[in-house]
Amino acid sequence: MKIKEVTLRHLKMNLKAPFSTSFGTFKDKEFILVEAKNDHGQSGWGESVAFMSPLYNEETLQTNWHMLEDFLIPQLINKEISHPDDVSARFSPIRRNHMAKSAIEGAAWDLYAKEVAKPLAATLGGEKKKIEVGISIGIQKTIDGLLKLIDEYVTEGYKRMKVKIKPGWDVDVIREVRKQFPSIQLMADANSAYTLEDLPILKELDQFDLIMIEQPLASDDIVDHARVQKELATPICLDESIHSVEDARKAVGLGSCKIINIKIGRVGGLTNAKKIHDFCKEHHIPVWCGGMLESGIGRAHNIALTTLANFTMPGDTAASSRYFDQDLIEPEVTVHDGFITVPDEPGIGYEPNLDVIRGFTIKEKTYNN
Ligand code: OSB
Ligand code: MG
Repeated sequence: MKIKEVTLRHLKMNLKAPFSTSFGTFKDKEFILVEAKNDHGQSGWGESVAFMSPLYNEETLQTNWHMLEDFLIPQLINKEISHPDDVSARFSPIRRNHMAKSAIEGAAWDLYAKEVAKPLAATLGGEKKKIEVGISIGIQKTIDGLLKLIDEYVTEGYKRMKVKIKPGWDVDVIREVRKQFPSIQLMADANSAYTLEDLPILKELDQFDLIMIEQPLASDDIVDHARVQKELATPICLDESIHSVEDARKAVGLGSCKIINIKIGRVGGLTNAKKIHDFCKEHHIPVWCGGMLESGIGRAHNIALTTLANFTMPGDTAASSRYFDQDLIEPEVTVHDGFITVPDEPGIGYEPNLDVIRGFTIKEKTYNN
């Protein structure tokens, strides 16, 4: 495979409703799309999940554009690539910048799958024909508002509810949710808002039969999480802290978590995501696929990854219509009774709509040498 041309596009899409986490609120979604073309008129598509501000991790849309333009595209363009696994190997001397690497690596995976005329899911080794999904619910103004939302999502068929928490919006909130919905699969995501001093609060959450508590402590910690996990019956799931299979090995070895959230962007692409999946499978650590409010392109990559066998818990990949009035792909992603049917077309399996993409594009640049 040879990538002859890459186009970067900066898009801005309205979110139907603001999404709030412990670190901030998203009103709209700005991100980079990567289109990688070969000589046969085929395009592979990837999406950067870096946000505008470095609050989830240290990357931003601007740092990703810089990394792609000045380091990553020059590493790939016009070079012979025998398999997409070679892409992350080529990038390995460049430290971190995982979301930037993942954006173009994803385009290379899609292009490769299209060249061999296989769905991306099958190309990765995935076998599931449909995947089970849950939904992530941001911090709301009132508990009543949250309960109404959960009621809607339960009715829509979502199989697992994730509620964002932060200090001051935690135990009382989860208590009310559990009271109203005694038997739903329920979990909480703190996005690193707590410290070891908050252990009593985390212990209080133990009484609500949560399937997990996601990333309670610092985004760079795996040591203190092991101390918390020892004190809790509820499994801890790590998100922000896991960047590589080495991180997963250390976290599992230390007992810092019992479940891992795999986000393709956070770990530097599909090849690394698969490595973490394989390690966790071998060590009986269930994984699930996290979300970053992706457009249809990133969502399609998440769906393909989730077809791997050890994605045994519902992920955050909800329907397109939960985020956007109009998605970039055809058909858009739909959820029926909590399941997404995996497409069987080659590559990501959804067709990017160029007219719609152009409508959301605020900057575009093409690289071909
Ligand atoms: O921690 O999983 C997270 C959104 C933005 C940043 C971090 C996270 C999230 C979500 C939303 O939970 C997942 C989604 O619906 O895409
Ligand atoms: Mg999270």
